[in-house]
Amino acid sequence: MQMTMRWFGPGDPVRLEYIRQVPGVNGIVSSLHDVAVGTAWTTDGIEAHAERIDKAGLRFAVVESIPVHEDIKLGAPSRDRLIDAFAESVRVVGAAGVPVVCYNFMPVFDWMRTDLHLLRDDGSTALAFSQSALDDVDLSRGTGDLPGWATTYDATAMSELLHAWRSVNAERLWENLAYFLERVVPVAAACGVNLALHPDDPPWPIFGLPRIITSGPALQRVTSLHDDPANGITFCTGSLGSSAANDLPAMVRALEGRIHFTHSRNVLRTGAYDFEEVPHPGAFGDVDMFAVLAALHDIGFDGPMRPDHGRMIWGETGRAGYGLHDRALGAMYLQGLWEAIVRQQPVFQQQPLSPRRIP
Ligand code: DNO
Repeated sequence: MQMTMRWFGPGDPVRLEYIRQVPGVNGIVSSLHDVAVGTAWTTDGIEAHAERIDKAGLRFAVVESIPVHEDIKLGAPSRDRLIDAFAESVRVVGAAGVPVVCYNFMPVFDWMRTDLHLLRDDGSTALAFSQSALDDVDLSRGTGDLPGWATTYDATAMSELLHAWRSVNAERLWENLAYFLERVVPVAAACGVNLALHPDDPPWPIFGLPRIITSGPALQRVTSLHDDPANGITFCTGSLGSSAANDLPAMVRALEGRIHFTHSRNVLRTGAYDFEEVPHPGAFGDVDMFAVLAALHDIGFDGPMRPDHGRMIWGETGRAGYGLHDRALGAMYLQGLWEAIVRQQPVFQQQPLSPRRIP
């Protein structure tokens, strides 16, 4: 396992120099956030980004994300051109030596929360989701009502988009994903990149839009749509863990060889469709982090892991979920857990015996 942290680029208040001071973290998860969705990335763009990371003594380990254009998910006529652009970006990322690309296939909205600053009793704040608060959001006003939403749509754009989605149900979305994978996976495989599809967050339909990457069977279906190791998964414990139906360690074991990246985050389920984000250690929420990491160890996972969202603690301000302090605590907890798992293995499993070591 390689411990990494997400960095949002030169404007991120969490500087690369600070990330480097977190023990054990040497990989960076990042993206070219200023390139418009649907535009192919360039070698110059990715190399300049990688150079900044190298200069800080770190390594560009994962691209998260190359965003998938809405027309690809909708299966619109322009999708071939947009898939070509995505594939070109993957090629450029591979040429720059970054081995993993995370992406998602969620209609209209990426991850969704209804509260970015839920006050906890210790004075920290955390992200939370409540179905009843979501039901109160009025989309006829565009994305204006949504907390911290990155992509902004005005009322007209939102209504056009929702109209277009009326003819795409879950099965059609699966077909559109298959169409996309058929064209992109071979490119990724040829240039040494592993694709890692991020599950839908939360893992159930919102605003009447289909959401399909939500469960163990769905993840199996993704990997079998195009049976190539380059067609893999980002295993996000927080997204998948907000549904009580998901048995995370069993899902990990069933995905042997196909988990290329992990997001480790803990959630406390407060209702069937409600949850709060909590500190990373398993004791605080519903994700049995020890059991998940043990399963990852058992399947031989040796890829990048990042502590996912943290709370805002110690007076830190900035991008909700992505402060330095609580994510750094998460990185240390996860590494401690991993070390204990590795060291509790029988000695012969820790270090294969070589003839020279036999007295
Ligand atoms: C939230 C993140 C997601 C993730 C994308 C991957 O903090 O986990 O936004 O980056 O869904 O494409």
